[in-house]
Amino acid sequence: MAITYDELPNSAYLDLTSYRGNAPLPTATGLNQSFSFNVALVMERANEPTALLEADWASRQAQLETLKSNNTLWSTYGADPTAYQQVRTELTNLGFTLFPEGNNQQYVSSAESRTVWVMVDQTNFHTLFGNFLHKGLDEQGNDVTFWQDNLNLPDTLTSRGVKGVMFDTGDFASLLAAAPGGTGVDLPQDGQSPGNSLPRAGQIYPNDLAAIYNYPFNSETTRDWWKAVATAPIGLIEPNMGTAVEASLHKTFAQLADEYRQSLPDVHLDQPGTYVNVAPGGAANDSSGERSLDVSIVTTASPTSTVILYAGSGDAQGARSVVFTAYQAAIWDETNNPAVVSSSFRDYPHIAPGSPFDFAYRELFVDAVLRNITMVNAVGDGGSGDQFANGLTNVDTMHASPYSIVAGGSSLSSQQAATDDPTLQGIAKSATAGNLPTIWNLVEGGLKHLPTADTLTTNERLIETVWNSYFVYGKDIVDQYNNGGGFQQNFAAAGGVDPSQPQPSYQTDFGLHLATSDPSALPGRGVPDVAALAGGNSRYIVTGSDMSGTGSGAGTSAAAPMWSALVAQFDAVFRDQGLPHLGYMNDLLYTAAAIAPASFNDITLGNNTSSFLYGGHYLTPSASGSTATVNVTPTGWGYEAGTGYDLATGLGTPNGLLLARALTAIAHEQTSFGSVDHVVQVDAAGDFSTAVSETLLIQTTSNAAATVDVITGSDLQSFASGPSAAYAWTSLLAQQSLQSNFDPNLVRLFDKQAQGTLAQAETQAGDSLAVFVDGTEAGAPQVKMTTPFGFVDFASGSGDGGVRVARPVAVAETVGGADNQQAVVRVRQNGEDSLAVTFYKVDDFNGAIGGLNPGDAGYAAAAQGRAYQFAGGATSLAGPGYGNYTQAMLQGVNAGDHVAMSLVNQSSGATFWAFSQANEQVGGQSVGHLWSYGLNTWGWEDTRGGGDHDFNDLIVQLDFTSASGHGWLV
Ligand SMILES: [Ca+2]
Ligand SMILES: [Ca+2]
Ligand SMILES: [Ca+2]
Repeated sequence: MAITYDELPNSAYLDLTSYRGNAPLPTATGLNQSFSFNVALVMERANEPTALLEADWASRQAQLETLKSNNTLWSTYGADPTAYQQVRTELTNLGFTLFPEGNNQQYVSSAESRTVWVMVDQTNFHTLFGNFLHKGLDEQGNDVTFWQDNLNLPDTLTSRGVKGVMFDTGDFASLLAAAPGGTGVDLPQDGQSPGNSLPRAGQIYPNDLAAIYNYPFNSETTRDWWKAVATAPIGLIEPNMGTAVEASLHKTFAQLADEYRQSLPDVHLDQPGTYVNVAPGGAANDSSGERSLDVSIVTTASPTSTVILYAGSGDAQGARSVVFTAYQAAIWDETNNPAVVSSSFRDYPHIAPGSPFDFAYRELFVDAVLRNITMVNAVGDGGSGDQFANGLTNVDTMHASPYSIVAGGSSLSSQQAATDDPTLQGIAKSATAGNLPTIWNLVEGGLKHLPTADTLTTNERLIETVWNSYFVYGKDIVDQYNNGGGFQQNFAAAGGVDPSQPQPSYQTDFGLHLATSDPSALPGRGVPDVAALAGGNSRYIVTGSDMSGTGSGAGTSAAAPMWSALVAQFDAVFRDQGLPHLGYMNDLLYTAAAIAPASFNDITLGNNTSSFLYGGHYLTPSASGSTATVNVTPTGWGYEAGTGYDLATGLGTPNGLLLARALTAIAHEQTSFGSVDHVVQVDAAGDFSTAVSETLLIQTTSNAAATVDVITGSDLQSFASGPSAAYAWTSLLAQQSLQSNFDPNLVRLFDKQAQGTLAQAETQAGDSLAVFVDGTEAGAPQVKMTTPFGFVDFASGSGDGGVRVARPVAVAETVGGADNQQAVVRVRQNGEDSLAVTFYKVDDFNGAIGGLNPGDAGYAAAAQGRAYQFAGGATSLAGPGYGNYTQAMLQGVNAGDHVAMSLVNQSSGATFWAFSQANEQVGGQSVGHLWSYGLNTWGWEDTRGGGDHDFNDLIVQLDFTSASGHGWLV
């Protein structure tokens, strides 16, 4: 029977194994006439879910819910069921043995998963692929099995939609060449990045780290909840292992995991955990440090989550448990239904774009979106070069899906650790000595308490830096103890740009323009998205590799389960507030960072540089060696941590509670308040306008004196602004200060720092809006993310000046659009006078009350008549005193209420309004007293005439959602 083949584009051997590699195919020394493995053929979808994937989170959830309730989700987005059966029949007719259909088999094979698994060997590889496997030697002299040219498939398969291929085999490895005369850089001696040079790393239990990261159920203020609140099931990718343990231990996996839980000091985690094994193909391995990290972390950070371990295809019938098979088992597990799936394993890390292998992996993560699963991946531990000696920066393409949260790695140092780390000593000393710039940077990184000589032993987190445990001694690139390590081992956080795919919309909407730092400067998907402790100055206390006893673990393989445990807690909060599972939520994370920057501890110090070529006069250990024996040439391309998002640590490490509040607020806004006009609209041409008549705060922030022009409709306002003071309050600091355990000493340390000029504009519906800084029109890179939440930041091209346009009025976006709700009011005082704040309902974004406008006679009385009551009946909330914090519950808030506020300075007797026309005048100009600090957060200036202009005398936040359900986030 003659078979007609279609060539598969971009399906060369190097497309599977060595994207951006620098080695040629080996010379064939003969056919490989003895092999056997299993192959996935992956079909296209009946329809493309493009619209669903590009919609916002709430719309995705609504579309999924509709498709599920109509029972049409998989007939729409799986393979065409008829074509799927035809593919199976064709393969059978060609003589192939197929694995049985079903989602709970050794291999997942179904129309929904679009996958058929077949066995191939030397007798029929050519029948399937129209090609042969050859034997040869790579440039390092290793045996290689490979094919030449592209693969093909019978046209009877391609015509029915087979497009993807994945091999369950370990036979195919990356190829790299030595580069004679490669351009090298000289590396500094000792630690390659600050913050990883503590002579002996600290040790931390995962639950204690969860408390440091302020997880909603583990935080300092909520420590009882982590053992009680039911959190979502977590799937762990554990290829060829599942729950297998050594028989000689005479204990079950559950007994061993529970012994570890019980070994946690002081917390009495005595209740047993729930562990589920999914290993229909068996499992040959019973020991792995990766599994120890995964299990130990999730079962103690979120101990009520069921832990499901996926062994993938196992080892029966020629299976090799490539990670792909375990992913499929997890994504299609309709019995245990994990809400989160965490993976730290990798296979085929360098797949080329446009290849059938890329199709298989890319669509696998889309399947996870459709199954409403949050995917979390470790970014990898090979630094910027990703252990791939092509001289460039690399990331694992299969771990860089835009539909997965990619977790990078930090090194965490306490004040004591920083004091003992020669690379952090200067920072520790400056901080203890009260050096303002140092402390300011530490607070941006999430510091909550003023470091002093007295706080040296509190073990509190002082600083996090990029995890990078590469050390150089002479010409050896090794670990700190010159015992292994180096560029080919797991010793530094990966991270960078994956040019095999476009930059995702959430990174674009966050204002990023990412490109590789190597000379190719290619744009693409930036990773990681986020970070958590991976190693360096702190390591995790986890079980031993065989699940018995305790040992020490590290790697971004720990950051991924830390984030998975956090997502499992978020999921519990979402369910408690009547929201669906989070599922694919990357866009929510970036939006949270844009509107509530205190949701993340920003890491600004360190690098992950490790790009290299083979050959040259440096030496580094082999992948498993303990001495430096492999010649390499460092090429010096990598990524530095910096302010905000960076390609070494993403958005940063979590402040779990603040992030949970932001995520739920975003979810409710998208779910229930789509009809509320955003503060600023932007059209396809990038022009701005206002949809409604509204009063806007115009806030200038700049390093130097600036001239600002604001055009609204036919009005032009021009004003000069002096430079902002060095420590003028930011949204980040204002929101951080609204934590009850944030140190009043830190609050007062940064008092009396003047903001730039505050102006006010009043717009009509449909008015155009344009902002110029020093004559240059300013863009608004994050407008899409922030405008639903009442503010937009305009930035000039030069980057040293910006203007925030913000509403002084909150919209009560309550849970489910419900009326008569409670709102949490959080207050931090950084003024010395006696203050009180009142909230009242207004009719519109201009503050009108029944026809009275701010500044009209009788407005104050009308406002008092519209005042909300606090629990207890009062209509004003007294400030807690200089530096201090308080919170209270506002009653009777209805969905969509426009909430305004006023401030009384009881020391001076003055009352101030959010609308400047109602305030005093200086030089004929009304004085503004309110400054926006992001998501429903504002700061008051409490002094007539503008005082010191620091707008932090009373920081006030309204939270319309956290009191719902059990109120866990209050
Ligand atoms: Ca950063
Ligand atoms: Ca002030
Ligand atoms: Ca102040």
